[in-house]
Amino acid sequence: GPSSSSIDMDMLKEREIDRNRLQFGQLLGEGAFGHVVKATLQQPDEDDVVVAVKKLKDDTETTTRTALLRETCIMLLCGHHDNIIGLKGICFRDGPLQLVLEYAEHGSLLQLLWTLRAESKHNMAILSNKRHIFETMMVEVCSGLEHLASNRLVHRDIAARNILICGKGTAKIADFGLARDTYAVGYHRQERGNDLLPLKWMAPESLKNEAKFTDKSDVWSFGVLLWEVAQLGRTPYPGMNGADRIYDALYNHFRLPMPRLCTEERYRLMLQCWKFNEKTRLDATTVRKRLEEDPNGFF
Ligand code: ACK
Repeated sequence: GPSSSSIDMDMLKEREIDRNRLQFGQLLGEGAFGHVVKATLQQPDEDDVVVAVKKLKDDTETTTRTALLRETCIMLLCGHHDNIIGLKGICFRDGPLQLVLEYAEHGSLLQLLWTLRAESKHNMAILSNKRHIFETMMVEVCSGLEHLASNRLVHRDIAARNILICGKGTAKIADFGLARDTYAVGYHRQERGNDLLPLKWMAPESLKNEAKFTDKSDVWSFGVLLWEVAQLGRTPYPGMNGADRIYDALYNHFRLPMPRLCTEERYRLMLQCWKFNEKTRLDATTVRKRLEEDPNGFF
């Protein structure tokens, strides 16, 4: 499968973008290992297009660079899907590695949830008007997960912060691949510390063995994402820290409590994403169908 493939320089060269075609604008945000800048990409035979460019902070570490190149190949092999942020190309010659990504006008789902929480504080009616938008977004994320699973790819960091919303309101899975390998590279783990692993979104088998991520561990994280939506972007398990502590709680049948702003049926769906044994956990296709059958589960 694609995840076992190595760096295909020919494929990368086919998708190479000359960095002189980029005109940089505002900083969109900073992550632990790089930053994202808004830019305009000049195209030879088409109109200029707005893009988001991800630059590595420290490009000198060859293991990081290699990991990124390999993941770029995986992203390219994964192919286009409407619910996954597209990779337009990559700048790798004559300077730092830069990924040229599809631009998401409305930013992250997490930001959107925070805004909604503030707006609904004094007017709960806002929520019922937005219900269908969020139901649709969750179905879209599930479609993206199905596409990844059918390509035998694992995201490893499904969470509201990594879902981006495009101009038309479509939800797209972002940071695919990047997260995956930065966590796998020891250098980053040391620098970032364990706290920066997405522990509260991780399935028990991933908490126990950091190498164990599957399509089913992505479904676990998707369950936590459903919870984030129903909780308007609150952080899961407040006050609970450390992989061992969270693992022990899950092992002892503790789960995130039922949010006030969702139906019991929607909470049951979350619980089926959080089956301890991954074999009995739902797959993305089943989760998507359940969401489609129950379009009033939130708020
Ligand atoms: O929540 P945000 O506004 O959305 O802040 C983060 C920040 O960069 C660090 O990741 C934003 N970001 C990442 N990728 C993109 C993209 N393709 N289009 C628009 N914003 C992006 C993200």
